[in-house]
Amino acid sequence: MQFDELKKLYDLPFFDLIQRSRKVHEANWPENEVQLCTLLSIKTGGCSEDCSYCAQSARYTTEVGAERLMEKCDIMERAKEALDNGSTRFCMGAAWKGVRDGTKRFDQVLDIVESVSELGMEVCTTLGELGEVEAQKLKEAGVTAYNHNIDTSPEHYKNIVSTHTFQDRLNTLRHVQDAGMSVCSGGILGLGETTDDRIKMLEILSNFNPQPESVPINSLVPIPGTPLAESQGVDSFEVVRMIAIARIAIPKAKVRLSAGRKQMSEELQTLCFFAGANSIFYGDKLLTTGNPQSQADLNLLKKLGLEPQKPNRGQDSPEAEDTRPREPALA
Ligand code: SAM
Ligand code: DTB
Ligand code: SF4
Repeated sequence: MQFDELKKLYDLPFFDLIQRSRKVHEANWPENEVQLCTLLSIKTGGCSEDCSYCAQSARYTTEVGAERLMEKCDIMERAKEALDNGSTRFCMGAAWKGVRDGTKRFDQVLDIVESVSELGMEVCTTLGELGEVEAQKLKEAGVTAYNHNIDTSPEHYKNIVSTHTFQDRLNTLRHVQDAGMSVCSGGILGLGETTDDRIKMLEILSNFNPQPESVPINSLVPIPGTPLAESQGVDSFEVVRMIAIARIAIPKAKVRLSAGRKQMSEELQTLCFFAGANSIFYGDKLLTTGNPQSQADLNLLKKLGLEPQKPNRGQDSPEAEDTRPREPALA
């Protein structure tokens, strides 16, 4: 969808907008299910990049210190726990600028992925920049989806990060698609962006061919010590509007209500589910910050008559439409 169409939707009276997004949601996701994904930070902190929201950047003094890559046996234990607790997706995050083929740490990651993928969950990784070869090898090792957020509009991205560019992010996403992995890409609300920046971000995501398989919508968790420590929270209704236009613009994506849920009321999360969110991170920790307790999430889903999504191995990445260029492109 194009910017003007999305902006018109975003500016609709609130009830009109969520009614529209609900219809799209029901047509594409009739099951009343929410996917539970477990996140694990397999390599925490000490990152060379300067993303101004991030607890893991080595450039800021935060409570998070630099740790080594976790041992495979510990990761496997956490992955099995996630499976037993009902997660259908396991996402491993690393605080790296990126990974390079031929390095010891990349070989270690490939070995970890091979073992985790044998458990039968969707396997997602988020390791920073990838080239063509790295993407191909991750796919072969069993990664089904790669998370790499574009985070905001290209214009605003420069104000948030200086150590890599928006185009670098798009290049990685291109390599992910070319290797046949699903793209998981979304953004953060609360980086001091305008509404137009948010809409621009969604315009770009919705014009990927194929469209992303999942779209995380994070609300900034302000981290003491980072440049965005004092950022104002995002208005609740703006979060719901974003979920709604994400659902309309990318109907088949899992729209994942991601960071920031701990600060949200159950009622706000419910509005987000109504408007089109159908996936959450599940477990009491995200990467370095807190998340609602698992039991609280299960209770909420139960109260709403929503089911955790059944395990599925239908993880093939979405097919490209022939009629549109494959390149994720700046509009
Ligand atoms: N280093 C990899 C990268 O940058 O893609 C992977 C990890 S990074 C922490 C993954 C995503 O988490 C970021 O792109 C951002 O959207 C989100 N994130 C990080 N810190 C956050 C915060 N304080 N609040 C909300 N979202 C955050
Ligand atoms: C995404 O979009 N959100 C997740 C996941 N992808 C990797 C990460 C959220 C991180 C929140 C801040 C933290 O815990 O450090
Ligand atoms: Fe590093 Fe990713 Fe954090 Fe940026 S968001 S500082 S690349 S871990």
